[in-house]
Amino acid sequence: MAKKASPITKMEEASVHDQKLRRGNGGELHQIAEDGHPVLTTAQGAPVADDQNTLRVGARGPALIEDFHFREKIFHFDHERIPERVVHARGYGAHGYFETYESLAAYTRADLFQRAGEKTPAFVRFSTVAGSKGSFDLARDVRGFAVKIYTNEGNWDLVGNNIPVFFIQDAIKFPDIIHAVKPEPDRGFPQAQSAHDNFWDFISLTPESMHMIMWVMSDRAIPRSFRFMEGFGVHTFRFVNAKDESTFVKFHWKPKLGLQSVAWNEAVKINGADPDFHRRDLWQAIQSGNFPEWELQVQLFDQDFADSFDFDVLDPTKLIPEEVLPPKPVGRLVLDRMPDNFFAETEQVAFMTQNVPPGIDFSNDPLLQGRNFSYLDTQLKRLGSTNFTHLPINAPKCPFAHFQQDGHMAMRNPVGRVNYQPNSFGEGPRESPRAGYRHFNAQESGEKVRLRPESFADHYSQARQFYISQTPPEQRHIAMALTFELSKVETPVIRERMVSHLLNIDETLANKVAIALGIDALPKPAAAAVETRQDLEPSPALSIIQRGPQRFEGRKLGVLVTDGADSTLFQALKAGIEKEKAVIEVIAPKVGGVTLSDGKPLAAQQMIDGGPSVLYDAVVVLASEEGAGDLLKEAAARDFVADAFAHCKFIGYTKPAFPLLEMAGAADLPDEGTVEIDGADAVAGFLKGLGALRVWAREPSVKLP
Ligand code: HDD
Repeated sequence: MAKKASPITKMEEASVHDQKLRRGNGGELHQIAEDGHPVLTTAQGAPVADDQNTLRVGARGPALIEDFHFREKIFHFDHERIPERVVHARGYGAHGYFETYESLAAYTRADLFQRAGEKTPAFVRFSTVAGSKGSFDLARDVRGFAVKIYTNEGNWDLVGNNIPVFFIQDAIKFPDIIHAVKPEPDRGFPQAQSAHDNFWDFISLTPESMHMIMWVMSDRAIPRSFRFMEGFGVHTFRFVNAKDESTFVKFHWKPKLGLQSVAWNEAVKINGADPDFHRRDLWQAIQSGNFPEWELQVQLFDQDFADSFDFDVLDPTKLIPEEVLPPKPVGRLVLDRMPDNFFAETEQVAFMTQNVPPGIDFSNDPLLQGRNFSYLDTQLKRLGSTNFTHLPINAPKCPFAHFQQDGHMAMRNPVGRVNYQPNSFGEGPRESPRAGYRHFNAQESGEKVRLRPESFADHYSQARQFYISQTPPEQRHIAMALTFELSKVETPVIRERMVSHLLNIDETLANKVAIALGIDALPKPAAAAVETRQDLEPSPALSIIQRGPQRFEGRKLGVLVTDGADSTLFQALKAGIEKEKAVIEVIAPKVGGVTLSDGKPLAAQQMIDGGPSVLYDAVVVLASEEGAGDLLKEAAARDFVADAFAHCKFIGYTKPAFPLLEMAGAADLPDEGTVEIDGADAVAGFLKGLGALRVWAREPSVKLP
């Protein structure tokens, strides 16, 4: 690691002059090795002469314990890992900023919401929940959407998910659900999967999870990109204004590029082709200057409005439909910079629900209250010291002053005599009733009990509402996901119990799943404290397809080319895709690329084995007469088309490529998504259609219901 810049002495300046020392990028001074590189040193700064051989007695003799360089190097290496997060271990983060649209002073005194146009630095970490740090990105799972905003009055952590409700109503059940979803303890598998007995056993015995289960079995759990998913604060929070008046608030992040997910069969294949698919996507977007953006929208309401519902706004398994209470846009989040170092920032960032600035407060949601305990505790375990706030990624960016001191790895140490208050020396910080955090003065009373409120008892109505809000393909995917997951469950009674819950949600869905699972006699519907409401209106905002972008911006077209392919068609495709602010990637039969019809070389980003169509949002096969013949002999080329077709993607092709489509089973059922490209007009027509992203109408012909 480079030495930190320190004031440079006259003697050092002289050494620089004599070329014994050189300045690094950060202004730090290095000795210069014989080949002009900085001299390698130990962590103590001692220069190293030989980093290839341990110190030993004779060339073939035993190693010597006095080899301090070897011991320090191995000691440090042995301690490189810190415990991974107990949940959300696999994640990827980026820096950016939050920009406020207008003053929200009427609702909150939170400093970041006071001035229109003000930008506040932010760090976001996206994650899966169940898998360990090295697991694949396209697990069927909830995605974490944790945002840290470094406000002028302290860090605000909005530690949310891409799903607006949660599995459980009380934090005391969190270890149980997580134990159930993680690898089973006797066998140590399955990794990053909910398709196993323990998970479904717990779920089938926990009716409050049914609403969330509908979301997790929907395409929300297999997003195409972090950039194409929503985020939610989940709980009801409070805004508190300068007059100490409170307004309830629910937070929503809406992606500027619209929502998009993948097909399950596609997810499975992406995991093999590119286990880092989501992190690579975010990396490439930000590195190429296409900064992803989300709008922050808030649902604001008072107690009377809350009382108008049958459900309780403190229940984290419920949402307020956007059609009933339209969210108000209040700002935007832009991610524009990758961390310099993954470990220092993404791994060591410590999100905590209890990090709130003045003006933002908690509700009595029992899940939120429990989280406020858990997150501080987990950081000590993970980061190993109470001084984790000294790490740059966790430190506030506003002035701060307190008397906390010492402990492991203390980096900011108090100077001076006084480390307490009150004191007689007039030194040090003091509390401020005016500026300080004031908890909302809620009136609370009651007996000390362990009791779930009756207002939390309806477990099915919103699960049904979610289901009936989906388009037919989305409903199909839910049935297919439930069938797949339960097909991996070995204990029949668990499957049947799940079907008994589905009967309370939607009979057609329950029947479909039961038939697919081979359950002949339907079980009785699960006993329910509250009957499912049939009168809740569908909420189109809950459907991904209805929230689709209707444009190809930010997406990726994969073009499989052969030698001799028409260069004008390629140029037309390229220009059109770039105009759309999308990305074009070339896939060739061989590493390196092809020569187009104009005799010019075209570089390829992927060779066919490394660039399957699952990595793209739409594909084109741009083949010449002679090149097309070779593609027919290449199984990966056939899969390229067959998968794109099965995943309902748009496929453009030149005439010579038609036999490949036939071989891939994509020619018998031509539809508006299978387009012959024979000239500039055809290219334009093909590109115009891409905004629909998928041809879902094709699905029934490629997948059994
Ligand atoms: Fe949690 C991490 C989101 C319930 C306990 N949680 C964690 C992360 C996210 C969430 C996004 C990863 C943060 C990061 O990227 O570092 N968790 C949620 C949401 C919940 C939720 C949206 C429900 C609405 N969590 C929840 C409960 C508990 C926890 C009920 C415990 C009682 N969560 C944790 C944790 C983690 C965590 C153990 C693991 C690593 C960490 O905190 O920093 O404390």
